[in-house]
Amino acid sequence: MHQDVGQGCIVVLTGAGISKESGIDTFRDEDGLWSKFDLEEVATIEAWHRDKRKVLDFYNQGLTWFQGANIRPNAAHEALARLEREWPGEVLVVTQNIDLLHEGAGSKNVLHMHGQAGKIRCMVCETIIDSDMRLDVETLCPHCGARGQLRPHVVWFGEMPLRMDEIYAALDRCRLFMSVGTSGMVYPAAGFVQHVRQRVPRAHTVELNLEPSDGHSLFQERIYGPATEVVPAYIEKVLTGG
Ligand code: BJW
Repeated sequence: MHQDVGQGCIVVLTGAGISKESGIDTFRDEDGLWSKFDLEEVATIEAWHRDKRKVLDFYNQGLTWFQGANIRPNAAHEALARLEREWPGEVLVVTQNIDLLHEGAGSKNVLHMHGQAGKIRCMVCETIIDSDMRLDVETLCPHCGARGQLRPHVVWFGEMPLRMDEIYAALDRCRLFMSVGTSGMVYPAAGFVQHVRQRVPRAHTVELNLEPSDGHSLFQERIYGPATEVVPAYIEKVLTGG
């Protein structure tokens, strides 16, 4: 690190790359989800209005991707949980992932800006329900009774990501902004580094990824390699002031 972070707030943005070594596919890598599914058909609000059945089929399959017996937090998730336990200041993980591997590793301060597996939401009454049930176009909302309006609690293209006020407030007070395992192709998350560079000049910014992301040149420090290697090593440095 080139700058003294003191005991200040650390914000860690995570993406699909952090969960890759736990066995969950990323979106845009060669073998990623968008090489097998057309995102316009399954991950946009227009797709939902056009063909709910297709969207729900995709997410019903997705339930099994997250629940495989071998899907466990890896050393990168564990290192971030360690950071939260041992850092004297605030640590906030802002994840684009819907998996619960940060929580599984022990992180408590986690914001899921693109939603969360294990929750569904009614498009009519907006009630959010803890549920892993398979949804179909006939399923009734247990709260308002609407038919075929229950959907996974995720954020599709064209929808507003969640908890944005809290996220920008944390970015405005951070001293270290880390971006881990994200391609930097999806906004507004991809714009966080620019936000920090412009609004919080005293903050240090670092990218940890397998390869340079789209916005890599905006980061003051860049470290490339598998998350299970580079994240624990970087956290050790942060905690020991190295
Ligand atoms: C490893 C690794 C290992 C691999 N170790 N690393 C034109 C210009 C600019 C913006 C727009 C535009 N037209 C439309 C927009 C906005 C649009 C957008 O950004 N589109 C772009 C594609 C152009 N965004 C939206 O619509 C968002 N809403 C919005 O903008 O609202 C308005 C608003 C504006 C400003 C403020 C507030 C609001 C909504 C985006 C919703 C994204 N939804 C998804 C699906 C979620 C549900 C689900 O999971 O099923 O979210 S899409 C998908 O992409 C998912 C991810 O969270 C997201 C990001 O992907 P991520 O995590 O970066 O994964 P990958 O696969 O892209 O990258 C993985 C990386 O890991 C790679 O770099 C690998 O190298 C690396 N890696 N193995 C370390 N072992």
